[in-house]
Amino acid sequence: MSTDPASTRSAIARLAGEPHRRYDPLTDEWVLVSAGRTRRPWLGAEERLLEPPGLTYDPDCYLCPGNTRANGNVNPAYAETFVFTNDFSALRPDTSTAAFDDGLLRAEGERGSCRVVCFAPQHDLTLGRMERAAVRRVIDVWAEQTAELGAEYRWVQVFENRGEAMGASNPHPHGQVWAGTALPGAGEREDASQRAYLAANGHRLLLDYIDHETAGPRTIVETDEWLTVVPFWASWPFETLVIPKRPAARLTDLDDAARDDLAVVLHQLIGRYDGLFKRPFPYSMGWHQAPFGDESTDHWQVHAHFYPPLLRANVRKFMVGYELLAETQRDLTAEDAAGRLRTVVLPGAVVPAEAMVPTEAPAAESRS
Ligand code: H2U
Ligand code: ZN
Repeated sequence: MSTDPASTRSAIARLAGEPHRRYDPLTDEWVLVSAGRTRRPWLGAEERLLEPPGLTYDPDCYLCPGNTRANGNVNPAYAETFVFTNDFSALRPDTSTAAFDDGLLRAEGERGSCRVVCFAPQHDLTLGRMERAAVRRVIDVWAEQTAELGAEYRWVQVFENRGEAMGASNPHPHGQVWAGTALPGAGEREDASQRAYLAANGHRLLLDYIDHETAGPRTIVETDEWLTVVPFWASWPFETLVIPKRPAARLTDLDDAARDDLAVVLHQLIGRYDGLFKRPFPYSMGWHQAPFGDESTDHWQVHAHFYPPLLRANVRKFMVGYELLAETQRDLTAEDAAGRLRTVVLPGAVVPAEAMVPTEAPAAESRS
């Protein structure tokens, strides 16, 4: 195994033009990369371009301040953020915990709680277009919810579905938090991988990964506190991973500097997504953080995954046939995707240049 960045890059360059598989060390799974398939003709479904709603208050929105929700509850006249228990919760605290195990037939009751987080009172805002201080407030709410639900549940999943293409039910800026007693599959895989990596190497997996990626061909936004990359092993075309540079197992471990900086990073990243195809970019994003209830969290590094479904402006990536039955496959290399996100010019370039670490132009390896 090579540890010299130059020889790693030329090895990747040799592979990049040919079908090859990449290993995802977080999930212990492989991804098939078949560069160049995006050139194939497309006569299938096209995504509709959805304009932002363009009104700050919608009397028919169930998340706007003062409005009545589907179950008859009335939202307060909130001025910043507003959290409420999901009226159609998938997990409830009062569920039976009865279990049975009859050989191949096993089941267990699952207690939990689901909440909705309104990011802002304005109906037409997005996380990417909110003021820095308002995004910082959302980050604090995510951390508060993590602490509160983590006192009772093993896994706290903070996430946002954005856009109709990802199943968001409403354009009002909002996300969700689901917490449950069990460790779900993704959490279990990442927990096991990070635990094994720390035991074998004495470092956190994702902090070592940052060393590979700093100022490299897959980096999108890099600040003093955060690194955002299209991970080497990305599944979705423009998937990104957002990692704090200092050790932090959960959102609650992030200090003021990291939280302030995260507001800048999210603004930059979402701005790049929106600029890529010049349309509000749909995605599911969410935070993976250490489960609660274990003795040590030293192996965990909190991080966000952004999973945007689009491959081209109007065409989404379908995770179907081979992906459903065999393994995930992608059509452009992570280096290509990162190069394209990096060249997006942000409107108004709000972030001061000195906050950005210059990254290389799209690497030659992405074209060879
Ligand atoms: P999504 O847009 O990601 O689906 O999130 C919105 C959530 O809001 C969804 O889970 C809940 C839905 O159950 N909801 C309420 O709790 N009350 C309502 O009046 C409508 C929607
Ligand atoms: Zn609204």
